[in-house]
Amino acid sequence: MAKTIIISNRLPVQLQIDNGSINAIPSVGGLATGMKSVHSEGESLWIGWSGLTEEEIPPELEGMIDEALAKHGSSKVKLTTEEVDGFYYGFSNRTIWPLFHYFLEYSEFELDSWNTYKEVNQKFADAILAEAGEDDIIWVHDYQLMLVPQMVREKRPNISIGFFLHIPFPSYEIFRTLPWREEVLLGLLGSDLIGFHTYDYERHFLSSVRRILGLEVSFNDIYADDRVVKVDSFPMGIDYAKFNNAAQQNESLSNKDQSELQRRLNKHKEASPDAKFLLSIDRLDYSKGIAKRLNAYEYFLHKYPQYKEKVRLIILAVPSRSNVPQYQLLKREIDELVGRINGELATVSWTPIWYFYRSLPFDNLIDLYTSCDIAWLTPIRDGMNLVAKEYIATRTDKTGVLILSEMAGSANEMNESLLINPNNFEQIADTIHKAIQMPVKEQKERNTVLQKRLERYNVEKWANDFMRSLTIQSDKDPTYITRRLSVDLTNTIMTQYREAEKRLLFIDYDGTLAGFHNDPQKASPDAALYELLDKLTARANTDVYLISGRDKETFERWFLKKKYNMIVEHGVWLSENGSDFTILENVKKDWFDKIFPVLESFVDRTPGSFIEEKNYSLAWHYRNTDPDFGQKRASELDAVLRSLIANDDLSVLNGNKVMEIKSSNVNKGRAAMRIFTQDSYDFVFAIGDDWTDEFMFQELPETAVTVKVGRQKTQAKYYLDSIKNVRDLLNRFTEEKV
Ligand code: GDG
Repeated sequence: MAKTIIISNRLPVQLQIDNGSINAIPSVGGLATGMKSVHSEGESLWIGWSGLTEEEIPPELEGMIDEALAKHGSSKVKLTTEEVDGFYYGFSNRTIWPLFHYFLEYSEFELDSWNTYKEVNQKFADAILAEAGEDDIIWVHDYQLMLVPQMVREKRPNISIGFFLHIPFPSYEIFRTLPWREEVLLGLLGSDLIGFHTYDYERHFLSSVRRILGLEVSFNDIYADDRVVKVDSFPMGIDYAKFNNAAQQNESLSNKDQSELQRRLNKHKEASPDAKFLLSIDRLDYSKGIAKRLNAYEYFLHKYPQYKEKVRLIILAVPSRSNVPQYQLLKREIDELVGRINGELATVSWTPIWYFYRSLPFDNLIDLYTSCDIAWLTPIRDGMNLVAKEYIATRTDKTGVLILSEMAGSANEMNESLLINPNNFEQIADTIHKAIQMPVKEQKERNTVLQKRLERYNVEKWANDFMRSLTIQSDKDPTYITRRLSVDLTNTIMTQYREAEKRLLFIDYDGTLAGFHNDPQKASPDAALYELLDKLTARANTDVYLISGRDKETFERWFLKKKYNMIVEHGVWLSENGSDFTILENVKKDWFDKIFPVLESFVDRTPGSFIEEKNYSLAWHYRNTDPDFGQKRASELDAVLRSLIANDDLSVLNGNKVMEIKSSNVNKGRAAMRIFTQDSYDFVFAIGDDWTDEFMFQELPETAVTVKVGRQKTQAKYYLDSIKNVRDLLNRFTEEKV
């Protein structure tokens, strides 16, 4: 039976070793709760690090630990202290975390920790490979494991892999500074589906894929070699019912059953009923903007002194990554700030800030959520921020005000909260004032909408949506397979080829037999290609034509000596069996003078683009430009040219990163048909990768075997994914006994 394998840095259980006995306690974190439905339904396995290094696990307890974890459907990846240092505290938290949160100055680029990151990712991948069956579904989580999808894919090309990033994906301008940017992107592209919290992170990622890897992206599909990778946004929700129920229960407790914290909070409320509690809860992390918040609070108290003794800020900072120097510095900075502000502003009856540096039990968290009038969450950058959602979920009477940073992913879905820019102290001070003054009716109106949304799009829905999308994406291949040249289809074609008496083959060059280069002259044939074409053209009763948009001089240089048949410049020139090129189609070029200056003006304004002047056509190449910009300019040029040539017998061909202007009566289809009608062929084959090859696919007879290279829309009957596949297919033609 197929199972789901979940992989994250940490397992969803905490291990406690007490006097030789093992205790595995389920974690309460967002991810663990979110995956509960996926993890508990059907067969499922969670692979991750236990939190204890190899050095911390006594060998004699190893077996017991594995057993204890197995009871929670978990299996551990063993890591040494050195590996945890390089992989987790090093590359994950000193390179990726700051970079992806736009703290460029904190990002360290250390080769050693990158190497450890790779090794540890391989360990995780190996752990998956050891457990995964062919039909299993793999879901990899977060920035610590970005290389795992490709590492698994290499060994299991057909397995279903999803990846979800819990932190922001930064803009291309930031991401490009990473020395290992290609490897990270390629690692992620091993997935079938890549999920982000927001559309912004998704488009940043797509932009990096296009610009850094030069891959084709269409809407949210990435064409990566022979696979389509889907990218989408899935905003993570919370376990709404859990928080809402806990709040209801909390409110029904009698005084004696309440927690110590709750009783203290109540006492303060009773002493000054008008006073407002502001709540701030985060892991102690520079991305959460805690220091800025403290400064902004001080600013607020100066701007609105009437609130002195009337507000109290409760800060819960949960210890985090205290091995990383930036976190130690931050801790010191916050300790000092709290001390200074309290020292400056406190009165005998009032402490402006209550500061907790610890993790509180879940029930205390609920005490805080339910007792505070305002939640003030102003991260400088945050993938989502679940605390904001949890606060709203616990407001059972629908009162309470949420002040939320625009820079948190959750701001996209929480428009009814008061959104602020965490760097704008003026706006923050005014917003706190507004929050304190907000009428209960307005609070309830805002929270009603928020709660409805959170309840509906809860964490279970999030996980199920992702899984459904992954299943659809993985099942999608069969729709392609019907037309992909599968082994069976290829065998059928080979039979037709073998049994035919006279064969005709049209083969495009760029993007079909050879890859693209920034400089077209550099895409010259390699030795293996010559060998392949030598064999193919030597076949009895087989006419092979290279058919290309290239200029005749280049093909003369590359192929004339070889005596291959060639049709170039889309059908203007023909050379057969080593003869000089002759004109196949009568064409004019008097229009060059009109069009050339237009193209030149586009070259001037589009860095990286250039004009190629052929004998009977002009081509504007934009492969070396910024992809988005090039596309935009191409559409502009298309519009300009179409109005210019309306009365001429010219056409504009939109090829692969090239626009070509040429006489309308010339195209590959027309040229191919001329050859076809000269003899009686009973096997016709045509293969090509771009728009200009579509003329062949359309005009050749219905019985022709037409093949598109790549997965774009086509009139061809079949498709192949890569140049390698094309060469393999042609090699089979050379091997077939005829
Ligand atoms: C990363 C991304 C993204 C906090 N203090 C205590 C406590 N918590 C719980 C909260 C909440 C969770 O921890 C914190 O989640 P956040 O989303 O706010 O932040 P990160 O830890 O940075 O998480 C973030 C998230 O992944 C999910 O994708 O939203 O952007 O950075 O659930 O309730 N829980 C207990 N005691 C505490 O003292 N029991």
